[in-house]
Amino acid sequence: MEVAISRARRAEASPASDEPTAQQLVEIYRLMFLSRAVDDREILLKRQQKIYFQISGAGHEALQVGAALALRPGYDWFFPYYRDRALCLALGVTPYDMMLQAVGAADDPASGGRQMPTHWSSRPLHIVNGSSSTATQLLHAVGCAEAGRYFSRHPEAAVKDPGDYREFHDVTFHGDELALACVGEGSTSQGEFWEAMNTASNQKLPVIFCVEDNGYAISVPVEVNTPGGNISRLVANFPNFHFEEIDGNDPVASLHAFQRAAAHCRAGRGPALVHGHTVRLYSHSLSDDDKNYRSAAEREADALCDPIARMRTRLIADGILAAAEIDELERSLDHEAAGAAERALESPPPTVESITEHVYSEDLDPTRAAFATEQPEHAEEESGQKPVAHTMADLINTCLRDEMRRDERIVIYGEDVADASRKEALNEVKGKGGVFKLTAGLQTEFGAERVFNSPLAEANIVGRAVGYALRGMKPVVEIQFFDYIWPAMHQIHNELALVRWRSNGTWSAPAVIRVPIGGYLTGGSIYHSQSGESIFTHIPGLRVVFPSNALDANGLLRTAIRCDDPVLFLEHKRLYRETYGRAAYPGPEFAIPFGKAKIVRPGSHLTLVTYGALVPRALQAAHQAEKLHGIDVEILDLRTLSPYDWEAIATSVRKTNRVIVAHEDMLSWGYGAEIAARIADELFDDLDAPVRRVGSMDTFVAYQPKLEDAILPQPETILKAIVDLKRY
Ligand SMILES: Cc1ncc(C[n+]2csc(CCOP(=O)(O)OP(=O)(O)O)c2C)c(N)n1
Ligand SMILES: [Mg+2]
Repeated sequence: MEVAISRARRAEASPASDEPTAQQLVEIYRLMFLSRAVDDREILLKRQQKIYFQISGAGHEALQVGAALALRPGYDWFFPYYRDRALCLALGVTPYDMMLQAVGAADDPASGGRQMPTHWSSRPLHIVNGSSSTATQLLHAVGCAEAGRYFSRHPEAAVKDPGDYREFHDVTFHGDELALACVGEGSTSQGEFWEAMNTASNQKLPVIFCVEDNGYAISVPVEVNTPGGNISRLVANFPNFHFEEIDGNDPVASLHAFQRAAAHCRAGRGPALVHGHTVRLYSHSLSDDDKNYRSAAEREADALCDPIARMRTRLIADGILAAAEIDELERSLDHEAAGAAERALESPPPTVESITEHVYSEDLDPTRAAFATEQPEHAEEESGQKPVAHTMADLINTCLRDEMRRDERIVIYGEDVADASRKEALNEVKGKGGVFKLTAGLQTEFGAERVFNSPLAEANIVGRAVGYALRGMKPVVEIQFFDYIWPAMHQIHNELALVRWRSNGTWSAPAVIRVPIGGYLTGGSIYHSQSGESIFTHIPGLRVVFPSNALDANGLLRTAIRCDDPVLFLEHKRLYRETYGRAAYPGPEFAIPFGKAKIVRPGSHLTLVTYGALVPRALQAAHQAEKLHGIDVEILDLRTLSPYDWEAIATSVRKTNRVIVAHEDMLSWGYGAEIAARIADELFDDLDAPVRRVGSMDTFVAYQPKLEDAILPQPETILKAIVDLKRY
């Protein structure tokens, strides 16, 4: 990609009170006008149907150029939104780069033709690839700032390790870098805005929030989104912030505001919020017509505030440039935009074959043999101790502890995961360590910088994890109950799992989300017992793991942590402390590759494909089937649901010619539907009977145990399905 660091960047080094020189003012004008010229050229191309979408930054140029010139590309971190064309140009993205995205070229450096125009991205400039989802990027900026602070306090964590994801994540940090996060005023209504403000404030993070207030969110005016119509008034009481409310049509006011904000952040005093009042001179996008909802008088009033017209008048009035010189400059910038468009239109589109690239890491395959250290060490046995049968809860905790000792890039946070946020209490209390105690003792051993409580906000947990992971860290976060994962769904689906593909492999967020899931709790009720794994296996880019016993949980969690993809690690609450599936401590290097099912019971008459809490229930059913009916059932424990072990399923079905797919989740549209469909499709000739499924009733899990028992599949349910299918 082409990188052109602006000449006006010298302004960034000037003290806040300095007035820009004449030369800097001309450069500011050049950048502002270039942004408008690229917008106008794109609009022409859209009308000629040569590109497919256009959204402009017209009216926002002054605010954005001021911001860019106060900050340091390739040093600070940038989380722009779609209107930030002038910001990105001023940081060093070229008009040609922008046009490549508009035409959807293979060489589009931001996304390789995958994202709409204006979804900026540049690794060398530290412009992090963003989505179209409004306000999600604010939490990424927070996580990014936390990671920067972490590395400056733990520089040894930046060291690469060829044995895991770290090999593919270069770390850079300076100690005083900051993150800029931009957002429209309408999008400050999103919970993620408030969740980001919360953590930035509480942790005094070096994040500048830039609210670009053009008074509208598509057709919705500011007073509908913001009570009282002014976001500055609403946020004024957040502690540790430096606030600026400015005329965003004045680039010099913007430059000075961002210089002051940056000084506050770099000094470690906390975050800043710059609220710039701008105008939206064009409609929201070319798919919108603002004449449908704005009065003519209002539009005309905005037009009079056009920051480019104002700056032009100023340059002439101050005797910096003559009108003819400005005309000449503008002509050359129009020419530059047109030339960039012409070149981009000749650039070929991506190949169809490239579509599946970068869904997952191309560098580190978690199904590979290197993760197959399936021979447990039995370290306790070797040391002469009698091996202890540890629970799944114990061996998950042990894995977290071992990995944290090995890899300083791991941080653990979530609701209640710390031993005690008020550290002084630790002298007299045992510590909480998670509502299921899975993280017990970790804060005590590794300190509150590595193990800490988050606010009670699930999007905050996952959104920050994206930011951490983008910087090369390994957040291993906890969502307290699967039933409460939904506020984080937007971050999981549209950000965590997607950032690698949408940036054509430039950015990735290989975080681990641990989630207690499932029922059979006797009283767990609706909001502590649900399943729903198939909703997540339906997300490309995400790995989904669901162990059924202590040893698998230990080995699979290790792979999840060391691998280079985001992983949803589902832990069945009922299995945490069951007698079934306990195991000796397998040592600190024990790992199990993803996508390898385990035959937990060999058999010849019928295959039962299952996972999670249905594994022990299927074993009971198989035992009864053998004893009472002479049916020999083969049970496959899938262990990972995405990827899953098709070869193991196919081999078993080819042997037994009968198959049941059983899971705890609801039958309809459940995980088994996909597996059953694929078996019917690809193994039809091997089947002596239809593919059967077992699942829960198509309802939620009730509180009353009698109802819960009826709703969830029991060993008897599975036994009945086995007997029925064998008779078929
Ligand atoms: C989460 C989410 N909801 C809805 C949309 C659709 N949408 C795109 S832009 C927009 C308005 C944003 O307004 P504002 O934040 O004021 O930014 P502006 O476009 O005015 O600069 C909406 C509703 C979206 N992209 N993301
Ligand atoms: Mg707006």
